[in-house]
Amino acid sequence: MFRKRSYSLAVIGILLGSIILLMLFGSRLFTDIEEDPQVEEEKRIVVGVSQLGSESGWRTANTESVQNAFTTQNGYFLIFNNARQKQENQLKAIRSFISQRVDYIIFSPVVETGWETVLQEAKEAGIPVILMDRNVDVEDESLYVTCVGSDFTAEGEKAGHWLEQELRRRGYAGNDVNIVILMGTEGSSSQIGRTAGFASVAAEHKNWNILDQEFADFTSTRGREVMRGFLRKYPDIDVVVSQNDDMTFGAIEAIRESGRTVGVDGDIVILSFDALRSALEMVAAGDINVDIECNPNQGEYLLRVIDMLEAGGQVERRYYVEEDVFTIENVTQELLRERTY
Ligand code: GYE
Repeated sequence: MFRKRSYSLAVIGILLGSIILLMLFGSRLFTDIEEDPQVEEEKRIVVGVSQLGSESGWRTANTESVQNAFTTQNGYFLIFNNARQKQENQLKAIRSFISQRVDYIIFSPVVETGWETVLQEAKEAGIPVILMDRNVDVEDESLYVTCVGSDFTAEGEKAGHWLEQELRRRGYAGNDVNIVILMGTEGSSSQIGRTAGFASVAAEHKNWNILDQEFADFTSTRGREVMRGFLRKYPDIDVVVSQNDDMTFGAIEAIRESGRTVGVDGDIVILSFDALRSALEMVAAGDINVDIECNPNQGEYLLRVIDMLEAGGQVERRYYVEEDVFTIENVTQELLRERTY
């Protein structure tokens, strides 16, 4: 009985003690941790990003780069929207950013045309627009501040120049070479630029026969389908130019199904674009002959652009990311280890 009473007294004592301690230090403890969320939020720069979709490994890496850049720690509030490859979804997203009065709009246009009206609306609302990855085809250049992305025509030319050298090296620079091209999303900057860049080099070689070129939407499923069609139509394909790695993966499956081989020691030479880690592994294994790099890490560049704009500085019309060309000669184990995408 006596024991029970002293036990409950002790419990009450501990409880009272805790309440007093909480009253004394509790409020300070909590405000220290949370600071004042209102003020903090007001200082943040609000960025609306309209990503065009998630069609490829490149796109996933590009999205990650943006999400890692515009973090709360870096002073941003990111509103991210994935348009699932539909221009109408991008138009909706941009309009919703305008009505939310974001500080900046960043977007990766799925195709080049059809943006005038919405960009005019952003301009009238006083919201600067930054293009990421791909470009827009508009007459009034003041509709966007700058564009961070790749030089797609240069990428296409690099592919052409690599093929020139390779044919020379193999000693059949004069023989007929049959080429098919898997193109990306119709009307997108990457498709337009890569096609034009490669065509400009091909035009200098009478023996390069471009048998066919078809849109395969930058996806591996479409790459496989379109390549199957090419293989049925043309029995003597020497070279496949595939405008991204995902289409290349599908195309290689189709070629192997047909009993033919690819790459350095194979029947069909493979040129690809993007240089994802999984594709570079295939370059190292000799299955893909060359991969023209397209750098998806654009988040850091975008941060720098916004820093300059916030400081009231001038920005250039275009910023190109750095890009390389990979063959079996320069894909090292170290490069593969360091590749994050
Ligand atoms: O090459 C492809 C993606 O526009 C650079 O889009 C981008 C291209 C990239 O789907 O994989």
